[in-house]
Amino acid sequence: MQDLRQGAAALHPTRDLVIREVAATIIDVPTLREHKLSQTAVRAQSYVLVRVRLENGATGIGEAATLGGPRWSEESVEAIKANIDAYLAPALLGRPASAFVANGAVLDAAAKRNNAAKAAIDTALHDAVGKSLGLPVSALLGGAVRTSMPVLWTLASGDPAQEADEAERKLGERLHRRFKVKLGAKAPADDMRRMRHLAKVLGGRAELIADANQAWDEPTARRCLGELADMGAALVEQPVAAWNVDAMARLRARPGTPPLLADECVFDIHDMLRVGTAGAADAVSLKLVKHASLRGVQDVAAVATAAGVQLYGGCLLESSIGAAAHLHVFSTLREVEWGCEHFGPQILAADLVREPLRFSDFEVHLPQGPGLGVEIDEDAVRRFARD
Ligand code: MUC
Ligand code: MG
Repeated sequence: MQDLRQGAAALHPTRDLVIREVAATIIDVPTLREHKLSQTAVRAQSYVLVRVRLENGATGIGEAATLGGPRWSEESVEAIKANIDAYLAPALLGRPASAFVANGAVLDAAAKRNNAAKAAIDTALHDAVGKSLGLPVSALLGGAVRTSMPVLWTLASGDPAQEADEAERKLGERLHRRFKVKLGAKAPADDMRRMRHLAKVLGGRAELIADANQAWDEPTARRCLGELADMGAALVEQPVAAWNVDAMARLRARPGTPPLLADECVFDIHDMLRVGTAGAADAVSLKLVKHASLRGVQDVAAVATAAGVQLYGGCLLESSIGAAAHLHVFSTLREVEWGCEHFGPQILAADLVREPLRFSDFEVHLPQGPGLGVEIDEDAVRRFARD
């Protein structure tokens, strides 16, 4: 048995798909307003744009998103670029781009975790192979079962009056009718007052969910979850620290707790199995920055589904590049009960692709065409590249 993770020459049907170049560029794009979470606040989104070039001249793009430097997770764009340049890219040169699973194993041998970096490379390889074969990325992942999905907007200025106005605008434009409210940056009493205001203004016309980004200890979460249930919150995301899966299970078992969404506590299939068997969540947020590859999203989704945990299409405020990548893999999942949150292209002052994703009738649409179905805007890259 020849192990396909060794050597490169014997792997590919033709030399056309051999990886000849992997380049990483740091990009900083301003946002239209400040975006505040429990541990960080941003006025710009920083990404690493990954570009690959194959023997046949085909190119592919991928995006590693971060949120507030190494504060949402441990990866920062500086570290992502450094590890791609020094470890991940060299491991792939000369290998066939279409050996996605074997390439993933080679990346795991080259570096532990570094999931956002690996996911960006995996996305770029799928884009380049899709364009070489004239197939959309979704077709390389088993095929799409839908071409659009509901998409929510996140309210995160921290000012309830501004947030109510923003939500009214999004509702009026028929863009979003589910809103995620970022909690945890202020004292719980302030957060509950803010949430109560939004529930009063939007109640009956829009659905509200909340994301505390790990901000509360268990007693505080008990109090807040009860109040959020009274306000009609449809889902509450990561109320306690990622390590405290047992607390999530205890909170979820209490009568009157709203459905809980696992985010920072689920990065890989083992985390998902633990959360599922502990009964710690009703749904899980799927994100490329956590699951390290497009198939990794499918793997975590399969474990979740096996455990009866619903699926939620997560994001880290990606541009249309990263959002398209997520939409391709989400489109191959039979059920994504909670839709997605890929509002990122709309909060950026400018997008990185020629034709940003299409948002209409409260849904976001899967871009058509080979590969990701989006084309890089070189002027935007020049404008926002860090150096
Ligand atoms: C998170 O924790 O969900 C997703 C949307 C948003 O506003 O923040 C991100 C990260
Ligand atoms: Mg979250």
